[in-house]
Amino acid sequence: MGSIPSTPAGSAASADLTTSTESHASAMSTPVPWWKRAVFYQIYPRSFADSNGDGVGDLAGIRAHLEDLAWLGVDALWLSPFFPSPMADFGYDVADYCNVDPLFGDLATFDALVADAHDLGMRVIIDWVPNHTSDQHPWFVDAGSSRHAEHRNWYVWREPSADGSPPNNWVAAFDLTAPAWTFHEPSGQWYLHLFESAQPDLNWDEPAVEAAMLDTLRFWLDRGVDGFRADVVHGIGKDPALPDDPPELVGIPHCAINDVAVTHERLRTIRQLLESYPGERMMVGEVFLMSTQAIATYYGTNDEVHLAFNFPPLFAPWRADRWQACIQETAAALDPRGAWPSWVLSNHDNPRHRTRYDRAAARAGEDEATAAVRSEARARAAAVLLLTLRGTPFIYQGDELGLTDADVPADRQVDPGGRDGCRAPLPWNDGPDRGWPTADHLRPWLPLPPDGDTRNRAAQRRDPHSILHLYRRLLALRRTTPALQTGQAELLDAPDGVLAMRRRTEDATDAAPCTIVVNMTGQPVHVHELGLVGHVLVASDDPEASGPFSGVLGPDQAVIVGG
Ligand code: ISL
Repeated sequence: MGSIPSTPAGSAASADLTTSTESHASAMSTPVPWWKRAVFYQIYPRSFADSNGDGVGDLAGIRAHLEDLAWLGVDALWLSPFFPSPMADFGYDVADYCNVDPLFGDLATFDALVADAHDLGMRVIIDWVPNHTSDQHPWFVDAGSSRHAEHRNWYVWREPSADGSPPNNWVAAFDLTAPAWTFHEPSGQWYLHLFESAQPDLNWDEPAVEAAMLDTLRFWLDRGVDGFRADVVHGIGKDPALPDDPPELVGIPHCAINDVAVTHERLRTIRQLLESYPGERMMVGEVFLMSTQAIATYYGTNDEVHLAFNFPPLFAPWRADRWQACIQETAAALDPRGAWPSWVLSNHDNPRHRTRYDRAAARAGEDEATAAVRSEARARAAAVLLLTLRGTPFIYQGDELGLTDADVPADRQVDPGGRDGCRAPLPWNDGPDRGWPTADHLRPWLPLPPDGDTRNRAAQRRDPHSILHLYRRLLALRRTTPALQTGQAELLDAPDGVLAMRRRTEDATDAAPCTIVVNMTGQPVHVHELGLVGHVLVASDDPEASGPFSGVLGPDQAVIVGG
């Protein structure tokens, strides 16, 4: 694998690069930015790998495993927060945007990690948390010191309502009975926090806030990061009147509702800053809104975020009709803007997709034996789906091992949002501690995921039938197949319960169009009517599958057919 090229990657690709309607000629002359062709891998540093036995993952642990990630074949890493933080929200409460928390290492280790990743041909993006800081950030400490403090207006303060209640009816995330406001006794005003009270919202209407936050981007851009995942980025604009949420939305956290025009202006400024740097620096926005149409607006006209996470598919059940709808809605919302989709099935905020699909099967009354077989098959077929959709996929660490959420007993739960299960440490080997050795009085910060005998990296690396090897085969195929990286996608009519899509470039000489068929039912299905005559390139259940496609899909089987 080569190192990161200094010129834009992919300039020779032959696909329709940005929209379904772009002409062949312009596609040929437009270089494809790296982030459209890349597969991202999300690292949650606390749970990736621990280099010093304190039970918490760290940057040196990540650095030690970069070759494993290069072996897997991912193109870019997204690191969740590693900044100094009191950890009220495990790093999403930042106390210093321009440093590394000693728990995770130091700036020198970060620089070495980025350099090593680049040498291995992988880009690195980091989390940027612009909506709120920690209440321990010096800006907020100063802001709370007096109504006249220099940083007072960097946060959102309001007088109590006449009856002493919070200034509006906004609800915070995590505890939907809690207001998004905390009364600050010493200064007699409420401050806004869309998340925990330890995470006061910044006031982006204050020009000094915007300037300071742009400086934090510059700090990391100067250190060579390839971009950012911007946390709750739709929150950086608020209606200055702070109007009540409408009654029909009460009970939904305001962070899932906030959608205000001024944010787009701010994103355009941020985009210009990114573009002032060489090397195609990018931003993927976490726009936590439940409508793909609304999320699409944050791409602007190719002048706001480069990518935005699309959450409706993350919450979609394992059903072909629902996935067809997600794919159609995504194309309808994004294509007219020339916006490039992103796809994500799991992250550090939600039960893993395997766990979600398992839970749905249990609710549907599936017996235990059937459920166990289907669970593995679905996890594999989901990998095929994620890595063949038109757009940039994001793999969450551990999905490549087919992990399910850990069972976290009440006395070990630590997250205010109840999200510990999907954040369990990554099992690295067959040993009793799975690669998380700690001193006697310590243990990993969360319990390990279940089925560690088989769902650990070393065991799966040895086994060519493992889901880890399936991910690797898929990533290798994608990397060498322009149709899968940047080609068009067309949904095909398929039998009930089957998702079928054709991927091809617009280049008439493209020798490698592909058809992907995913059986989302627990029964075998004939798909002869699709008339697929090509060879099997990858089958989700069998590393040796090859030769002409039989026209029959096994239960929850996914197949990529050439042609
Ligand atoms: O976690 C969620 C549901 O369980 C989401 O509502 C989540 O709060 C939302 O996606 C915003 O998430 C991001 O910002 C939060 C942080 O806790 C999350 O980890 C982060 O991904 C506040 O910074």
